[in-house]
Amino acid sequence: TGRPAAEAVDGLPTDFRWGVATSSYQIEGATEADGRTPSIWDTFCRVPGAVEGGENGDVACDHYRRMPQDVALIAGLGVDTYRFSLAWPRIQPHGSGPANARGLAFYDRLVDELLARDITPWVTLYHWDLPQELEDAGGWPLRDTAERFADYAALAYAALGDRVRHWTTLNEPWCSAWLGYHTGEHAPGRRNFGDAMHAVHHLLLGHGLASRRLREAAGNRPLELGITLNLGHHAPAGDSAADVAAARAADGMGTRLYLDPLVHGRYPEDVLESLAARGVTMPVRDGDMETIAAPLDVLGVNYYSSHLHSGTAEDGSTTDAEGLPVVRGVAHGRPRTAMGWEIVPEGLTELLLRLQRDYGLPTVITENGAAFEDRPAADGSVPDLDRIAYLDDHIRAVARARQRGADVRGYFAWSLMDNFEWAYGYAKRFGIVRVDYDTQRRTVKDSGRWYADTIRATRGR
Ligand code: GBH
Repeated sequence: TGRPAAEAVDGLPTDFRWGVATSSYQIEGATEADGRTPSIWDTFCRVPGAVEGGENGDVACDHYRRMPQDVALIAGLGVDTYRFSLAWPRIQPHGSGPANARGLAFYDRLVDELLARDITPWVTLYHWDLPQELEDAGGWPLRDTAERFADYAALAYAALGDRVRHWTTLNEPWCSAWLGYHTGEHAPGRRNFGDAMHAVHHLLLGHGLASRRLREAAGNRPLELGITLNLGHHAPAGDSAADVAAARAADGMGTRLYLDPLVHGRYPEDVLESLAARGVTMPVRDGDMETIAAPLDVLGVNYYSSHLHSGTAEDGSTTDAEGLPVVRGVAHGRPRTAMGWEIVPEGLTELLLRLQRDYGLPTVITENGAAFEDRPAADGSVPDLDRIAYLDDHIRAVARARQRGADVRGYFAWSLMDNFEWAYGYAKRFGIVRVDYDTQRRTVKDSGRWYADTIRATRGR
């Protein structure tokens, strides 16, 4: 094929961590197997209009049944790490109470399969599949959900902690809170700003409580504990004071609202003020902020895009209908992926340098990748040159950040294979491996071959 030759990436060390990532609901299918109960995504997928094409994760990539072959596929890509998530409704079907041994057994086998092939398991405890019973009780806006999450984390660690050293508590709490409870684009599809902000606090609290339980359970065992956030670089569109304020406000809602409490143990004052202006206060109790600021070994960064921010609406006004300052996203004017997201690799360099400066944690890129309209060739290969370019540009952006002093230790491609892309269903393909949903056949795309070659070249230099 005409795929570009892979070269070693300058600026990345030979022991840089390379991986591929997935999540439970997006690939597993088998939603009724072995005692699993419905999650909020099983329910949400049945709401008319919620998911494109009315699709759902009932079958997805059938990974639950094809796991050993999929692990062989991962091994073939030459990565050293596989990031996956545990389905809470498999492990603790009622969201509380004892562990479900049959559900745990799947992850037990997955971990053993990975270790047998020398692949490090990197476990995410929560990638959005909340047991429906917990949502019925109030979901993340309810404080009790944080306590339930900590209990679930302890059960998972008790079963897998003897072999799994890398644990991520939450994937992208911004998405869980904002898309799940404010815009309603994601499960559970609620639309209430105050609830969404309470969800933020209880997600962070759940992270802190779970961290404490994992540290206690680990004792002297090595444990690498972290959280993964979806982050972008927020720059002002122009140099007006309104644009600077808009970028700061976007950064406050998207970045500092999470990282300030996690790292510094306090919510940012300016964000609390803007919440107060909308009639919302965080439900903070004594001791919460100390709990949330539990030590982190690594910060997981999911990066897809960045945009600019303007403080002026299209009609020239600087306040919205509620009298609050305008914060309007503005495009860079770059090419976009099939998601409509602009391709802004230098935003990743800027982001990593900023994270280093303000938060000082080691980072790993736990997700980066793109959906494009893949067109399989007659010979069955998938010449996804646009995805190769996307990955190449972003890996080099990571290397540049490292050369300039950011302590970034790894990069995981999103995603191992095409999968259930949430509200977009199966139409959007992020995989470096193609999945034919009629036959469940996997085909390594040219990007997958290129990624394997790039890893080999960079390691071997
Ligand atoms: C991740 O979320 C998820 O963890 C993963 O499950 C999912 O499959 C993957 O990404 C792909 O969607 O307005 O142009 O600046 C992604 C979270 C938040 C990333 C919104 C893109 C907006 C892009 N997304 N963001 S833009």
